[in-house]
Amino acid sequence: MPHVDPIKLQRRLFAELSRMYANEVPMYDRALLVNAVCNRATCDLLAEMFPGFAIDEVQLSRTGSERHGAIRIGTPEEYRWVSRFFACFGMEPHNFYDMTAVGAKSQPVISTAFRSSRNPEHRIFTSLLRTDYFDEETGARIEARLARRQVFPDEVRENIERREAEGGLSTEDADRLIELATTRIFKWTGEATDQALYDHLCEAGFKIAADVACFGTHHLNHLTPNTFCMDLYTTAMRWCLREIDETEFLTHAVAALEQVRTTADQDVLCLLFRHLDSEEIDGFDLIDPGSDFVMERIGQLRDTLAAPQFALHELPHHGFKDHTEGPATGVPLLLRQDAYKALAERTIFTDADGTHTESVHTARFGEIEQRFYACTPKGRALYDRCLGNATSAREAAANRAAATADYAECFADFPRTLSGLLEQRLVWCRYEATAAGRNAAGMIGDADLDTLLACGFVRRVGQRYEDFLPVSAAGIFASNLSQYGTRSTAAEKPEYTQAMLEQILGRDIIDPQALCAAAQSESLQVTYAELGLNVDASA
Ligand code: OOG
Ligand code: NI
Repeated sequence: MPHVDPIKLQRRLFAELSRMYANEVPMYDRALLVNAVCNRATCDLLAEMFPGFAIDEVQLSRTGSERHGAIRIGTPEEYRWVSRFFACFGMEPHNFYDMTAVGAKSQPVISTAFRSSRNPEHRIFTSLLRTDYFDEETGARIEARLARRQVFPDEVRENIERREAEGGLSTEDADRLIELATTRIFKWTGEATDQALYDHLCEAGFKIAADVACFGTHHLNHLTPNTFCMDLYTTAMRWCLREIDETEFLTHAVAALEQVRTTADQDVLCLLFRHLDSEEIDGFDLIDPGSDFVMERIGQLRDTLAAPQFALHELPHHGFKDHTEGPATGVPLLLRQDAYKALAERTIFTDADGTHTESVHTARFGEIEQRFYACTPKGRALYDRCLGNATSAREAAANRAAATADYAECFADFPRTLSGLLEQRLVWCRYEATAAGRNAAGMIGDADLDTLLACGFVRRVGQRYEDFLPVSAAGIFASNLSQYGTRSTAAEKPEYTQAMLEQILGRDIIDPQALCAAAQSESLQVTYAELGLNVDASA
């Protein structure tokens, strides 16, 4: 029997998860709409700037349908099953995040992210609760509670085992796996057990542990779409939630699109629209449509957002997070993230004696992300240094406007363009032979890379960052729990290592830095070969 393509399956899984989450959380569905109209406005501006560039509704929704989600797992055994489950969808563990070691915002979990190694569209940040982070009694209570649940039905386990034995999934098994993922494994049930343990953990400041231990599924705690313009989306959401008034929305929205108008170049288009060919993008002229276009387009966006379906303030909510995580506006590095805060969801506790109590659980929120260039280790070290300064500056600032300005100031060391970043070897790229280069193949003679670039025979395309950021993740955890962070209550806080998580997974965790480095050097070899040059010269 033929096997289904795991990547196609991955797209289906995430489309179904998104449908599931939209049914569970009306605010998510509405936020997707806000994102869609903001993305449309950004694309309209880009289409004015780059005559020839256009993106239709189908492509817009496809490009905008990338997602990352997050789940929190209770036991090592469950964790291994989750890993085996994602392997069915071509998703493997990338990077290790020790969330117990991010300073004051630490949480009792260690994590990896499951994704494809090449051109990933989707990812799941997957955390494992560490019971040895707690005092013995609490750890034992959590373990005893977790030992009673089985999140993966037998049918799913058999299905996964069959795939491992046969090297792929039949259509029937694939359909069933997706069905059970969205109706069982990752579904929010609103049903919890052991209110005494729940209350004990929450009172001790361990809401994450309560979110894991007292529920019967690996419920998705968020599902994050991507935006083409973070600042436009966040200001639109704040207005829809009535945290700011129309005037303030207009000011911020115009500033957000002005930023695009004055900085977007062909490299930015490549980063945002990976379905387009870089040769085609290189062929676009860049013209300035002027501030009037931006003013007018934001006016239209305001009219759109005034419609009843965008009255998000009428839905129950806890507001929007107070700042965007990651680099400041205009610094095209890594990842920027923001979120509306966790909603209170109706939860029924059933206790050992069968009594039911109605309560609420506040853990699931609505994140948004925008991805930029992947940093080299040198770029990352600089980022971490700037981020440390920026965080302190923000905390010391007198008000919100000053906080944003002071935060941005700390990233001043970073160039704003791909070529500037590459010049200092702060980010990774891929090399490509241009059409002109291929035409000249065999006639180029001895030329170094700089010359080939200057002659237009070679082009560089920035590699996109595909992973997560521990400090940003900690900020996301913290704001959504309305708790700053936690401290281990074990007699001595254990040290957690990547090797420990690898042992739990029964396999190695992939190092994204090594993937980026290999992609860059392999692309250079291919490029030299295409130009008919000696491959050794690329070393
Ligand atoms: C995961 C938080 C981390 C991100 O985007 O950094 C995360 C969680 O809340 O379980 O999703
Ligand atoms: Ni997230």
